[in-house]
Amino acid sequence: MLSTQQVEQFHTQGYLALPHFFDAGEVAALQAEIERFKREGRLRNVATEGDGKTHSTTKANLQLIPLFDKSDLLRALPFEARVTGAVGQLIGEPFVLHLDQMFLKPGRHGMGTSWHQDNAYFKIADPLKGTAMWIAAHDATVANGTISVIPGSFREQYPHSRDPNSDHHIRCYPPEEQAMPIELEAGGVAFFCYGTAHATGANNTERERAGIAFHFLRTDFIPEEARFQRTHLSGPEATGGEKEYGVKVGGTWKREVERVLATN
Ligand SMILES: O=C(O)CCC(=O)C(=O)O
Repeated sequence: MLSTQQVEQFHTQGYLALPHFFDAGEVAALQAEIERFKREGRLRNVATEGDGKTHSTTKANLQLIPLFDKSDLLRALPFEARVTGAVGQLIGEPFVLHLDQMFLKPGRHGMGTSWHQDNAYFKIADPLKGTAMWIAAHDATVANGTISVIPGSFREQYPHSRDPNSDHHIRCYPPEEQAMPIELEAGGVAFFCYGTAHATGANNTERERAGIAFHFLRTDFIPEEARFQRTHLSGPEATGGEKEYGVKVGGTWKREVERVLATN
């Protein structure tokens, strides 16, 4: 349960950090899945040489999207009661899983994701009715490029243009002097609403750092064309994943954590 102050901070500042949201065993399972993705060569470098097209050979922003079809562990995560409870308090019920993805920044040549507001992509009517939950899969510090947000920026709509440092992203140029870096030990999470300008930085350390991001959207704010493509996590249309995945996924998070830990 989030406190009234925590919910209020999200509504007034557009973000909320929750350290130690996932425990050490859960973090170990997430890291094991990341290692598997690396072994299987699933990550794609989206960093470009400043022209938005030519893939960089010296810098890496490794993205994997979506996740639910590649990992039963990550498919189970958004159904976990701790997650649905927090999201419901922050954006209201009912809601769906909108997106899931991961960004990995290798040590020394990991590149950040430029400033943007998720609502520049999604264009929902009220930017507080959707939220990201960004999980620090490794300790996330200023030195290794942790996520930064601009408090209160959901009240502004910054113009966005193609990001010259990515092969598909867009970016904006908000007042960076107002940026608030969110440092989190592995397992901590940052919630930020669809209007909150955010960015990650370069990884200037020796060790890699990954962030896993889930996006949640209130059902009544789903754009019409996406209505049948999303996984309902709460409310009358929610079936614990049976309707969307053909199997019961809700309630399997702990079992999945144990399964991944036992096989690693
Ligand atoms: O982890 C990153 O580099 C970027 C994450 C992000 O932009 C998001 O979750 O919306």
